[in-house]
Amino acid sequence: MRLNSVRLDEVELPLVEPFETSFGVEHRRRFLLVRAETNDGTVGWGECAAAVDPLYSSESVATARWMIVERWIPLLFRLRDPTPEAFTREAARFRGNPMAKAAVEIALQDLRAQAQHRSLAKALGGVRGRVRVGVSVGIQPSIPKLVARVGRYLEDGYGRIKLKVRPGWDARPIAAVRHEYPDMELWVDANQAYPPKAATGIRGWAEKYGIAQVEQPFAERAVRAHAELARGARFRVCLDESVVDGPSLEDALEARAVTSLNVKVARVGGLGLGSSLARRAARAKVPSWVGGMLESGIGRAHNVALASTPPFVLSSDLSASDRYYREDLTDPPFVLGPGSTLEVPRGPGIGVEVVERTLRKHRRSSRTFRP
Ligand code: OSB
Ligand code: MG
Repeated sequence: MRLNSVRLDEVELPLVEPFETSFGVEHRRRFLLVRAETNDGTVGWGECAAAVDPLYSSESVATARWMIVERWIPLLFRLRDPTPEAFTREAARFRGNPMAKAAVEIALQDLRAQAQHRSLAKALGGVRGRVRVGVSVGIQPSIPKLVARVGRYLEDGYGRIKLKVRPGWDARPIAAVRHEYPDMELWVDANQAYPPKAATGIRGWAEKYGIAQVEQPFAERAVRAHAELARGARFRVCLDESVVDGPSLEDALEARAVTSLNVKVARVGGLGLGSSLARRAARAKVPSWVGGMLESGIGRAHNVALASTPPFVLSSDLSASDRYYREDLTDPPFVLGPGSTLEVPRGPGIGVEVVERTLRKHRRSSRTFRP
């Protein structure tokens, strides 16, 4: 496989409604797309999850663009055989920048699966035709609005709800949602918003309102605080931001700070690395699920393929296209199916078509690179 060109597009897609977390509110997503084409005309797509500001993690659109243009594209053109593994191995010399790495690695995964005439899901070892999903619900302007928002998602067919929480937006909104929907599967995600001394309070509302999983309440580096919260807890303690590579997962497992693992392709640097982290967690009896970053259909297709592989046993944060965007970049769009599932595309590679016309409509810049 030899690459003939790599195109880097910057796109801005309006969200159907603002998404607010403990670190900020997003009205639209501005992100990069990688389009890699081989000599024989096969096209592989990758999406970069980095946002304009480094709020979720230290990467941004600007830092990712710099890494991709100045380092990854020259590296791709130097590689004799640009497999995802070869790229990951060579790119590992440069520290950090997992979202920039992932954008390229997943495009190579898409290309290779197509070269093998298989779906990306099959190429990754996928075993499921549909994956179980839930919906991540942002902080709302008021408690009645939150309860109504959750109600509409349940009517849409979502079987699991994850509420974004932060100090001041936790016990009361959770109580209201739980009161209205006594039996639903309810998770929360704080994106590091609490100090370790908040553990007693968190344990209180989580157990009182039957929260099945509390995600990343404390800072990325706060392994001990997560371990203390997990000890004897009746809910799972899920790590997202804390697990960025093999060693950080080992430390969290050793400390018993993680009883559920959110695997984000973007956060860990690609599908290959995400897959191996989930397998490692499974060996330690820790269940995994696929986390999302409000991706377009392109990133979503990669995430759905990953979620179809055996270690991913909990419901993933992968909702239907219309939960994020009025007009998605892929055809067909992802739609919610029976039992709160998304269908795993069966066509070659990511298995969905990128609609260039829609892409161009939302594109802010585009650069093509050749060897
Ligand atoms: O922490 O899981 C998170 C979105 C942006 C940044 C961080 C997170 C999220 C989500 C969205 O929860 C999940 C999705 O894509 O549906
Ligand atoms: Mg999270």
